Amino acid sequence: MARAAQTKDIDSQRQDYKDRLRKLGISPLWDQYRDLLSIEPQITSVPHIWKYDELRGILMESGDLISAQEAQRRVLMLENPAFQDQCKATETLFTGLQLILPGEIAPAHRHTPNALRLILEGDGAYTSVNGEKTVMHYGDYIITPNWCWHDHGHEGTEPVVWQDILDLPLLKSIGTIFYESYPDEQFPEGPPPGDSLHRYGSNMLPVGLQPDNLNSPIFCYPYEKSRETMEALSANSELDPYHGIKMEFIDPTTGGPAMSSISTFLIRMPQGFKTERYQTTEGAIFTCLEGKGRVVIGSGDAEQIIEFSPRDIFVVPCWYPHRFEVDENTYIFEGTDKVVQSKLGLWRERRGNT
Ligand code: 1HN
Repeated sequence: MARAAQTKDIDSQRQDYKDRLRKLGISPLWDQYRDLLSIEPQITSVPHIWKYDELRGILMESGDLISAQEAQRRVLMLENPAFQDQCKATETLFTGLQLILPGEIAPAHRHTPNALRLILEGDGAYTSVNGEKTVMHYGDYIITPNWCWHDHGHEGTEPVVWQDILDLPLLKSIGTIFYESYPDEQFPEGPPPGDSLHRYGSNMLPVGLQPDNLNSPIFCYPYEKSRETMEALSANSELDPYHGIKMEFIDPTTGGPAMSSISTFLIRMPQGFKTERYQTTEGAIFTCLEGKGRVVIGSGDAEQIIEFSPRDIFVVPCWYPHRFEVDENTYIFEGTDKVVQSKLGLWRERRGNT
């Protein structure tokens, strides 16, 4: 009896104490301690897939409702179900699908978030980065680095769709977003198309080059070239049991990741290949470019099987165990926040169950 009274007493004293703390804008760590320091990452985002076939029709509808000029960027945001209305696919990355129609211009602007485009449908559109045009083809990976002027246009005949990935949520969380519109619709024409790839992407660098940016000076990594490389390597490579053949896009001036805040990779898995269970702290957005298969995510009762085919986009959040199985020779593009985690000494992986 006495003990019960004492317990009640301490409970009400604690409650009273917390109420008084709250009025001062303070709270006790001991209530949050276990949640703050989980033994392993407890992540909010969830695994998810956006099937291109389900999105395409509704994306095309947007073309009748708003012009690229009016929208600035006609983008449907692919939001993680755990982050409704938060413009986030993972904790740190934004992704969306952008549509541009023949004759349209998405006006020039620049911003501090880094952006990349992965071309998913159509030909003949272009992105101009600081005045250098890159004509888009399926699977091309195009960079618009932090604070570079960029506009998009379309001189072809069919709708063009690409996937945008930006580090927007990361920058929002640290408060470093700046934006500026260019006074004209298009940035003045600069170097000819392909200039940056010739200048920096041909196993030679201009003597005396002083990089002025933490991102690769190459604006476009053409799929044709990356695919050809991986196809050649596949005839003569051991497969990594966790990745198949996985290559990282790099900045030739540093040998490091092509972008300062988004790691980018191309993965090739041969028909019938099954990867071993893998975990990594990077939050990943995968886009199937060719082939088909499935990714098995989670374990035990929480295991989910996500079937993917070309142009499907799916998220594997931080520290979710996952493994791939592919039915055909399969190419997958991947964008993650590994580079940010690595710079902070935080990136980890777990291969298998050890
Ligand atoms: C942006 O500027 C582009 O330049 C695409 O094409 C997507 C998503 C959020 C904020 C800015 C682009 C974007 C974006």
